[in-house]
Amino acid sequence: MKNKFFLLLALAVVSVSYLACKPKSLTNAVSGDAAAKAYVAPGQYDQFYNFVSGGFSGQLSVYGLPSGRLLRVIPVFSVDPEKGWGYSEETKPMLNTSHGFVPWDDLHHTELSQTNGEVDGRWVFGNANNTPRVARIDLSTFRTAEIIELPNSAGNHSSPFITENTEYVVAGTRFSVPADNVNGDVPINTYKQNFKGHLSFISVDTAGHMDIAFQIRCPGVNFDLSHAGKGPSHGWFFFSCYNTEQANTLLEVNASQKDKDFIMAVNWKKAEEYAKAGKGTKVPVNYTINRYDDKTHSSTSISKKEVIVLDTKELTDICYMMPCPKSPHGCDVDPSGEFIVGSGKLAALIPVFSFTKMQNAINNKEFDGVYEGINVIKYESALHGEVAKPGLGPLHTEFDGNGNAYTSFFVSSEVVKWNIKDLKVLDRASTYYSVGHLCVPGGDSRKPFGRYLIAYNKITKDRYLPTGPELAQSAQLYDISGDKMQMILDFPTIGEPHYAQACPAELIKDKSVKIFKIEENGHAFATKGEKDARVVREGNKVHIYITSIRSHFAPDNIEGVKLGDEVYWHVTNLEQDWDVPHGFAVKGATNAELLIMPGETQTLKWVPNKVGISPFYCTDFCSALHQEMQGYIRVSPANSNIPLKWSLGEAVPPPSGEEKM
Ligand code: RUQ
Ligand code: CUA
Repeated sequence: MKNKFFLLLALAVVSVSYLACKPKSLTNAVSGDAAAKAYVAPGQYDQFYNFVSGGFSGQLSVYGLPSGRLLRVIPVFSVDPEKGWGYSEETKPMLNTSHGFVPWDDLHHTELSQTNGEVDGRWVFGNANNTPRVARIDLSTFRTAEIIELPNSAGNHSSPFITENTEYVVAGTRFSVPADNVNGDVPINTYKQNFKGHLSFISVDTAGHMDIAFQIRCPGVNFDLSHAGKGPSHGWFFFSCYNTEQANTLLEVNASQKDKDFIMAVNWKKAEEYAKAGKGTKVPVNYTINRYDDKTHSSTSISKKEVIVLDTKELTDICYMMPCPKSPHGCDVDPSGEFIVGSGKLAALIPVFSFTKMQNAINNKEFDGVYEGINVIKYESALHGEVAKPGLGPLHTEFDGNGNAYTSFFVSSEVVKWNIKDLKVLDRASTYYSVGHLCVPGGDSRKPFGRYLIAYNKITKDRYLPTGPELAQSAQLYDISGDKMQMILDFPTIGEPHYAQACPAELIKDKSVKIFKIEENGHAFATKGEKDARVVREGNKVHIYITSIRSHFAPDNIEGVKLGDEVYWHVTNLEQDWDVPHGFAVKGATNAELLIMPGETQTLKWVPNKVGISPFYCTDFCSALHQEMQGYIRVSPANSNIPLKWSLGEAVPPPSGEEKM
């Protein structure tokens, strides 16, 4: 145990010293034509969209490549006052969970939808690590369209990876925990007996709607990352597992004891068959599915009460363990679907497994015992080979479609290119510093687009102008079209980037929604023309049906609201022109703004707490007379009898006797 501890310590020291010394020849790392390669002239489009997880920001950001220009931050799991996400009445349900409204999460991985194993540009999925959920973002609107919660899970990390026709999105739990329907009030040191790891298989229909098809109950370990098989291995899924020691404390030591942990291979086709044949158990749980509808411009939460669970203890031919050195993190499948790469954080080599050999080993029962009821395949039987002395601290691998793999090394801060067939190291490139995930456009699909590699670094230290104790997170772009990787750009990112995906702009750009048609607006409180603008009182609720168009609101003078009222501003943007959102804000709102797209209706709840006049205005500079786009609302005491009145363009005559007030 002491030795292990020293190994960890040594790694830590190496990592610190790597960070501490800035390479002397830093300028040499970037050669003369780098700027030209990353340059996209003003007015020109980038070649690729890059969808980058925002880590603890909970959001997903979209960059253009090769320029590294930030195009958009899409709110997903965290509220975003800039866009009213989680603040407008329409978007609040999107953040509902069985725990109630959750305003934040930690988004680690993005995955583009695929057809026949190729990126198809319909959706991008993201995972919430903390309160386990999976989101689907629609790439015609660049908005979060659906969020599903995952019961029996904690730390949804090996997620949201997909099968080659997006049949399933998969989500494996990082933290094993007692299942939701059993008494979880147990001593923490009963991990081995009471803690279980659940893998969720989320079905996705052609409209993109998600639901949990089934879960697989596994022994309590930490599931870290995963990837689906493809081509010949379609029908299988691979998950890296660490903490097969089943420690519940001081994991940095206690979960680093064994020389090998596992990659778990899951025959999901078989599991699917079992689920359909009723071999699972229907288990009571609580989870929500939240959906946003672009016709009603509103979202709804559905609460679900049951999930089908298949148990690996009973169904012994759905899961197999492949021993993998040592505390594996990344688990990546090459474009051919034949090779599975495990990146052991503490391993001094990279094992590459062969799907064909794994199948033969299973058929010939070449097992090396049983782990918690799951057959363990002999290491040598499934092994294609090992990449020798690749670097320190391997984390993730991507592929270029030309037979090469690229693995990130956190400790030695480098990307290493190697050949998948003969496992020879071909090239290495430094990263600044401590690289985590990598992305090649289409790099985990059957058809990578190659050309670029992006390294997502955990630490930037001295790469940018200092900004106090917290520094920008960083991505670095490499041209990989030649034999040697060439660094061409650094660009800061929003939040901490984990996994990212990229695809050619052509797959997405022409489908981009420009406006919502006003005649198709099915929102219950839509106002489709100024003549319908009105204010309606229902008890202490006041509904303001208000429109915006350059450059006024209708109505813009409102009276008759009283203290104790709940005011709902239902703002419909009447514009039918691309890139003309209007914003909406009212003084003193303990809320955010609204940002309303052309043809859309969004609602801000406002509970005034002071008598007097409150101005409201458009927050988005929409025209030369944007500063004129404003209005006033009068709030009277609770017992006042000022009648409801609204107007635009006419001076509301003060009721008699009020002039001198
Ligand atoms: S992680 S740096 Cu995907 Cu959360 Cu590997
Ligand atoms: Cu509308 Cu500014």
